Amino acid sequence: MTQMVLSGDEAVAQAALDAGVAGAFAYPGTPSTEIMEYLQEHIGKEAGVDAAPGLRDVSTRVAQWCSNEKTAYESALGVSFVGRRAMVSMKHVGLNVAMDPFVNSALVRIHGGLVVVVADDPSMHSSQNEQDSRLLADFARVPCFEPSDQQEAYEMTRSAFDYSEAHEVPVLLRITTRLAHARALVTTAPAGAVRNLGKTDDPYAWILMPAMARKRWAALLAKQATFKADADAASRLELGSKELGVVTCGLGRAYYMENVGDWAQAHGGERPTHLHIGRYPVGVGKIEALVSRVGRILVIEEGYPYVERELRGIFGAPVPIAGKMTGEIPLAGELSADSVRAALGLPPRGGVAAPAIGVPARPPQFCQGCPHADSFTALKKALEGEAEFFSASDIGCYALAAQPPWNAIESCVDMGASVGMARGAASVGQKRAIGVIGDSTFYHSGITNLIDAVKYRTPMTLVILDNGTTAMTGAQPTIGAASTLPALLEGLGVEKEHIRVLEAHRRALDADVAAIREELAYDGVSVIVMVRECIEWLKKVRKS
Ligand SMILES: Cc1ncc(C[n+]2csc(CCOP(=O)(O)OP(=O)(O)O)c2C)c(N)n1
Ligand code: SF4
Repeated sequence: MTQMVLSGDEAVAQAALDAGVAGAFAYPGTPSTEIMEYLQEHIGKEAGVDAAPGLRDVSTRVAQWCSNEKTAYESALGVSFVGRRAMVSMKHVGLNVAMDPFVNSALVRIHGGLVVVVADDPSMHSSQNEQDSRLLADFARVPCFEPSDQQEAYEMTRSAFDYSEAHEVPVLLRITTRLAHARALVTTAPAGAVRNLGKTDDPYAWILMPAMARKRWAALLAKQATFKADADAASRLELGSKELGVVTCGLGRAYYMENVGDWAQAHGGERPTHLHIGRYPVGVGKIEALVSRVGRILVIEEGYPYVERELRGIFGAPVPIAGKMTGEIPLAGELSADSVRAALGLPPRGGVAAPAIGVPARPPQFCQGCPHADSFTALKKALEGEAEFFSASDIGCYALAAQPPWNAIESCVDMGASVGMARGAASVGQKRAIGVIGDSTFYHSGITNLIDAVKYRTPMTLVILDNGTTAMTGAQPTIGAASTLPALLEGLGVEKEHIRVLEAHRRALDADVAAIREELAYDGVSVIVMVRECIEWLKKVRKS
C-alpha cells in the first residue's frame, strides 16, 4: 500500500494502471484530459522513455489520444474483445459522440473489463452544456459508479474493472469537475498484472444482428435486478434523526459533511439519517428503510435531479422530498457548501464580507502573438464591404473570436458543426458561407461534413486554423501532422486549386486577404488552411 497525493483524474488513471489496464484511449476535454496525460506519463516511465504520445510498453500496454471519442471507444472495445482490460475517458459531451458504440456495447458480452470514464462539468466551466452522464448510463442500461472523493475514485475504478468482467457489461464511472481537478491523499492497493483472457468462446457474443441482439437485450434487462441489488448493498445508511433524511450522491456528500455538524448542533446534537448513494441504477432496499424512518427527505446530488426523480417515481413521495425539483437546491450549476447549507435550513456562514473592488471584467482573450488573431484579421478584412455572409465556427481557442473586438464568428455549437452549418446554409442560398474550424476539431468531426459538401459541390469556404495542436485543452497533439492536411483534403475530393495553404501571420496579411477573397468568390467547395503554431504549444515543446 502506498500513499499518493492525486487529483480525481490522476486517481482514476493510477487505479487503471494498478488494475492492469492494457489499452487506454481518449480524446481531450476538460475536465477529463489529465487522465490520459497521467497514463501516458506513467506508461512512458514504465517503458523507460519520457512521456510521448501513443506509448506502448513492451507491447502490453498502450495509452493513446484518438481522433474523437467514438474512435477511442471503439478501440477500447477491441481491447476488451481480445480479453484485455480497457479504459476510455472523455468529457461529458464526448459521450454524445461515442453514444452509438456506448449504447450498443451494453448488449455485447464484454470480455476484458471495460471502464468508461466520463467527466461532467456542472456550471459549464469549460463546456457548452451541463448534461448528467448518470442518465446516459441509465439510458444504456449499464451500471454507473460515482465516487465522492479521490480515494473512492481510485477504489471505484478498480472495482469497476472487476464488475465489468463479472457481469460482462461496460461500467460508466462518472466524475465531476471539482473532484477531477482537486487533489487529496489516496491510499493505493497492490497493483495487478496485465492479464490476457484470450478471445471469448461464444461466437455470437459480439454480433448484434437482430436475432442475436434481441437475446443480448433480454440478457441485459435480466441483469438489472442484480445491478440494483449491488447498488443497494454498496450504498451507506447511517441512522440518525427521524425528522430529516438526507440522500447524498457523489460529491454532494462532501458538501453535506461540511455542514452536518452545524445542523446537529442546532438539533440537539443529532445528525439527520443519511443515505449515501454511489452506484446506479439505484437500489430500493435502503431507500425504503430511509423513507419509513424519516418525516422528510432532502436530496443532494450534482447534475440533474436523477435520484430525486427516482424517489418520487418509486414511492409517489409518501414523505415530502426537497431538492432540485422543489427549488431548495439550485437546478442549474454545481453544488457548493453554501447552497447545501441553505438547503439544510442553516443560516449563512459567518465571515468577513470582501469589500467590493471596482476591477474591470477581463474576458478571455487570445494570447499575445496567437496565430488565430492574424487569421481573423485577414478573414474580417476579406469580408469588409460584403453585406451578405455567414461565418459559422466551432469549439476551440478560436471561439474567442465571438467576442469583441473580433465579433468574427456567428456560431459555436458542437465539434464539427461549423462545416455542416456553413454547408446547410449555402445549400439553401446563403452567400459567402464560411466554416471556421481548428485542426483537431476538423479531424474530430469536421471531415464527414466536408465529404457531404464535396458530394453536393456546395458553394462554401472552409477555413482550417492549423496551429499544430489541440490548444484549448492544454496543447495535446493533433491526430494528423500539419503537412498531411492538403493531401487529405485532396483525397476527400476538394479540387487541388481550391486548397490554399496560407501563413497565419500579419506579415502575410495582404496575400492572405487576397486569397480568401478569391476563394469566397468561387462557386464550389474551397478550403483555406491557415498555418502557424500555437504559442503555448511551442513553449510546451521547447520545455520538453
Ligand atoms: C465532443 C467534445 N469533445 C471534446 C471537447 C473539448 N474540446 C473543446 S475544443 C477542443 C479542440 C480544440 O482544438 P482545435 O480545434 O485544434 O482548436 P485550438 O484550440 O487548437 O485552436 C476540444 C478537445 C468538446 N467541447 N466536445
Ligand atoms: S493557446 Fe495557442 S491557440 Fe490558444 S489563444 Fe493561446 S496561442 Fe492562441
